[in-house]
Amino acid sequence: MKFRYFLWIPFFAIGALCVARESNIERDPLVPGEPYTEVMPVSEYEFKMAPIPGGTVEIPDPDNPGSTKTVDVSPFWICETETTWQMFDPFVDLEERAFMLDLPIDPDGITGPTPPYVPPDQGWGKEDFAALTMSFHSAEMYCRWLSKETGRKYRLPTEAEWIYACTAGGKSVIKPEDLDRYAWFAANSESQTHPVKSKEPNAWGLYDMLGNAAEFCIGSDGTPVLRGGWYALGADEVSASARVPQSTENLNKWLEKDPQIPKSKWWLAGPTYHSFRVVCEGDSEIKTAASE
Ligand SMILES: [Ca+2]
Repeated sequence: MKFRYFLWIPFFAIGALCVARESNIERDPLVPGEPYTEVMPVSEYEFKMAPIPGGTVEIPDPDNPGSTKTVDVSPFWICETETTWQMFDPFVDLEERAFMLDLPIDPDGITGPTPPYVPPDQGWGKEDFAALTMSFHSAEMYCRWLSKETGRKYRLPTEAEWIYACTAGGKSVIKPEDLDRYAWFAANSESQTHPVKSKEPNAWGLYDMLGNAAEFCIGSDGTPVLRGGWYALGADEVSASARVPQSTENLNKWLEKDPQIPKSKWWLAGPTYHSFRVVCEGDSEIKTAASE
């Protein structure tokens, strides 16, 4: 047995519970317009979901590059923070725990990530830090796993929902001269992410929408896109309109340091700023890029 496997022995009991148990956490029905607190399976780590009212928002128009269009946004809930390691690690650990315990890992068609090639937290820390370097596929599978575990409909935000939430319905745009109060970016981050909720929230109580980690969304053309900029960018690139699509060129760049063949579909070995936050839409269907 390799030494690294001994490190997993303390997790065996927890792993057995994680893979084999049925969640016994009581969850009340969601009340439209009211915030709620989600409780992670097993760990019982809590995160808060903020209600977002319906409305309209201007988004990039994929049919007319450089222009925008107005779209309707239905009411939804959004996590007040980026996805932290306390939220993401139970999903990461699922597959290796199952392997070590010789338990089924894919009873519902939801798989966990393979182990990352490099430490994905970059050595910056895990407690209350945004989970980093996962692929869009990994983020989407996390939402499906969380939905199964909680019985609620979690998914990634659409680009319209993210912009709408970031700007508090288009009524509150954070000015570059005020960015230091709300965001970690090049001028104050010292080239790394920082614990979530260590800057002021926006007008709707959401933290780190701008800067810190970039956030995967379902783009207006149905493809992955990063919104909001990240810790290493200047003020002019950390805004509600900051947008980096997952183009073929960008994806190749994000994967270029992964020496594996084939390259991981779960982790991005090169960049250090990819993350996401979850939204919940109550009883509606779970949306994915493939179904948009
Ligand atoms: Ca962010």
